[in-house]
Amino acid sequence: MDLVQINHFIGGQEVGVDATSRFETINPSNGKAYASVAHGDASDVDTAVANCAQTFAEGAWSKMPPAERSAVLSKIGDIILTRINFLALLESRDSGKPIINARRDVMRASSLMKYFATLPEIAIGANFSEEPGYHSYSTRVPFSVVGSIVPWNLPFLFAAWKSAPAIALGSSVVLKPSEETSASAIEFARICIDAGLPPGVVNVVLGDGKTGAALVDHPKVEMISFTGSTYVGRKILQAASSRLKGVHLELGGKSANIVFADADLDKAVEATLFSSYWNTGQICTSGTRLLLADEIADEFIKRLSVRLRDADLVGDPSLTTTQIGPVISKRQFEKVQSYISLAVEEGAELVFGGNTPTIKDCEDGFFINPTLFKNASPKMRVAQEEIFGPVTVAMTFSSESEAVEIANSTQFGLAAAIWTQDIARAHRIAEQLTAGIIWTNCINRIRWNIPYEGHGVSGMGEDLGVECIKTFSKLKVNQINFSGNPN
Ligand code: TXE
Repeated sequence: MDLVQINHFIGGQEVGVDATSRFETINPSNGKAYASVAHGDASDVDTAVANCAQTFAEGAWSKMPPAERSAVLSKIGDIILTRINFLALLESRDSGKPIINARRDVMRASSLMKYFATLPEIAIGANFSEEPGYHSYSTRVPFSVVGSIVPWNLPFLFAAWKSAPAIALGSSVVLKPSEETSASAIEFARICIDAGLPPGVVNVVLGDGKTGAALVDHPKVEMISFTGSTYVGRKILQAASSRLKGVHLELGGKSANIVFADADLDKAVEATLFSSYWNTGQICTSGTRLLLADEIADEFIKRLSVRLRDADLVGDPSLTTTQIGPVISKRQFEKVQSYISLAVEEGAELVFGGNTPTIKDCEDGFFINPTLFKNASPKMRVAQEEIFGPVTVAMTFSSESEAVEIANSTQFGLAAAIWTQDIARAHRIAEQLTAGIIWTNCINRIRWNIPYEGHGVSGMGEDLGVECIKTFSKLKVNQINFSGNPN
């Protein structure tokens, strides 16, 4: 079978059709290569950045009236929806996401663009208290070129999410998708053009970590927005800081999902099922550490196991009945398997899964059954490190203070969830947790107008909401002297 050819997208057109350096991309549901992808080097990055910088300087987008910019962003959201069938199929084949999951991501990308369409018309400057005869005010100015480096777990959604704030404010963006999932970022860039975004506002360069590193190092890239591992986030921060660039990092997590004895157990079980295993557990905010109050631990595990058994979640991602697909790659498959073995070695008790299913027509796919361990202890590596697969480790606590201590015992600080009917307790616990976003009686709830920021090694820089304007722009102050004094 001929491989699909995927090439860079620069200045409104496909670039790199003749590229000799290429890599294959694999369909995770059958382990087969289906596409050949152009591998960008430093010179491709330079072409993309130079084109973005020129577009920014010429001002067709950066100086466009805010209301017109809003209209284009909104239209991007509209076009995304009209292409949902195509985009969901593409995304499902590229990432192994079940088709219903891929459709959900595409719909969310559309609503995200609609939200960010409101940003150009929001000014967050200030007037300052001044001496008579002086007037001082601030505005926010966009970075010229933003490098946006994204991972493989939400490829299309992140292409939109990590570009939208920058373009809303007038920047140009060079987008570098993960080498595991190159396809949908190109489609996002095409949609931008079809919606009226001038060529050179969103360019896409394909490639691996080296391509990403070249983008971070490029002198004309003023800001880097990165979502991925803490390991790479640190490297990016070091490289970018030597050039004093703006940096926004959204990194790993090991979020605590804390269930108190007074919680509505059925709702907490259902939400845990979603949080722990949705997207095959490949979500940074997943509640992968399940903290259960002693009194309800056995009952909770029993109900969750029954739901896992009855739900029959894993299957061929192209079927609309499938809830959980394969993990992204052979490498991730092996990583998750090694954590499952480690959990057993460390003494956690396997309650469900831990093995690989055989899926009809997908025999060579990277499938792992949803896996649940109980009686883990907080210091185990499986309770400390991000597994990024369908594996949840449960442990127990006997008091509020112990719950907080366990929840705060990792180096991460992305998210946490609390299940209780006692609202005072919910506030008391939330006040003590180290996490950028805390949910009470809900979990993995992201709304575009509600900001968040990773704590600990989970990231830096405010994301989403009006707050992200500060992350994606620079402060500029203007002091005017009309006093007649010399200074
Ligand atoms: O991520 P990487 P990987 C975590 C999760 C997962 C682990 C590894 O634990 O198991 O990371 O996944 C680009 N300079 N998350 O290997 O390596 C790379 O090409 C610049 C959490 O996929 O961090 C890709 O585009 N860029 C997470 C992107 O960085 C570099 C989502 C992410 O790759 C680079 C995904 C470099 N030196 C994984 N090296 C989340 N927070 O949601 C790599 N890249």
